[in-house]
Amino acid sequence: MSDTYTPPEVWTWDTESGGRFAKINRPIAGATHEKELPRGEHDLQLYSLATPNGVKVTLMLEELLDLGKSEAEYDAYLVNIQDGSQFSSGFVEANPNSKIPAMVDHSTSPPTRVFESGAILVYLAEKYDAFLPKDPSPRAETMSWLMWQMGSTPFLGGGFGHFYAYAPEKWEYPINRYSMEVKRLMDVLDRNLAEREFMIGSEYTIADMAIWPWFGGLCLNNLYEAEKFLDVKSYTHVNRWAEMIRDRPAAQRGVRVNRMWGPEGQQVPERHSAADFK
Ligand SMILES: N[C@@H](CCC(=O)N[C@@H](CS)C(=O)NCC(=O)O)C(=O)O
Repeated sequence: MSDTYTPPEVWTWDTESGGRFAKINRPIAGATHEKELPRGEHDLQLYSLATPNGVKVTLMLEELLDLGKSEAEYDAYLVNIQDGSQFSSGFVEANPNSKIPAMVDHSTSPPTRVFESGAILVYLAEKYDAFLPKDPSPRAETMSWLMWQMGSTPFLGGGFGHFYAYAPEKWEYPINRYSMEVKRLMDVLDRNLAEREFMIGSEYTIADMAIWPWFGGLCLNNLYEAEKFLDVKSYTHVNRWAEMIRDRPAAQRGVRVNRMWGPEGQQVPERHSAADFK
C-alpha cells in the first residue's frame, strides 16, 4: 500500500486489486454467462460452498433432519466461486447478489428463492418450527445475535481475513484496525458465553449456527491460521462453546457438505441424501 496514493476524482476499474480472489472481483452485478442451475428430487435445493456462510445453512438442515423433520431433505449443489459459477444466469436468478449460499424451495408455487444466509436460517426455522423461539423475548434475543453476526462478520472476513491472509502484502494499518475489532467481537462473545451455555441460554438456536462457523472457526483454527496471532485460546468460554457445537453429529455432517478442500474423506461436494456421507 503506497502512502502516496491519491484517489482520482472518479474511480475506474483499470487494474486487478491483487491477492487471492482478485480474479473474481468485479464492480458490476448480473450474469456473465448463460447456465441453468441443476435441480434434484427434493423440494429444497441449496446452491452453496462450504465456506463459513455456506456451512451455516447445512448445519441447520442437518439439525432439522436429526430432529426428524424429513421434509427438510435437500439437494446441495456445489457453486465454485473461484471459477465464477456465482455469475451464471441460473445462480443470479436465485441470488441477484451472486454470493453463496442461495436456496430455492419448490414446495411453493411459484418456487421461493431465499438468499443471504441469515434469511435462509430464519426461513427454515419458521418453515419447520425449530431453532427459533416463538416467545417474543427469546425470539428477540435470537434475532439480535443473528443480526450481530450478519453485521459484524464482514470485519472478521472481509477486513481481518482479507488483510491478514489474502492481501498480496502485509500492511500494518488494516491488520491493526481489524485485529482490534475482531478481538473486541471475541470478547463480546466470551462475556455472553460466560453466562450462557449457548448464545441465548440453554437452547441451541439459529444464532449459534450463524456465529459458530466464523468465530468458532477461529477457535478451532479453521480460519486464516490466526489462532496464535489473535490469542484466541484466551477466550475460554468461546472455545468451550465452539468445541461443544463441533461435537454435534449434525455439525460434523454439515461442515462436509459442498466442501472441495481438505482431506478427501471429509469432502461431500454434492449432497442428495444421508448416504452421501458414507
Ligand atoms: N451476507 C452474505 C455473504 C455471502 C458471501 O459473502 N459469500 C461469499 C463466500 S463466503 C461468496 O459467495 N463470494 C463470492 C464472490 O464474492 O464473488 C451471506 O451471509 O449470505
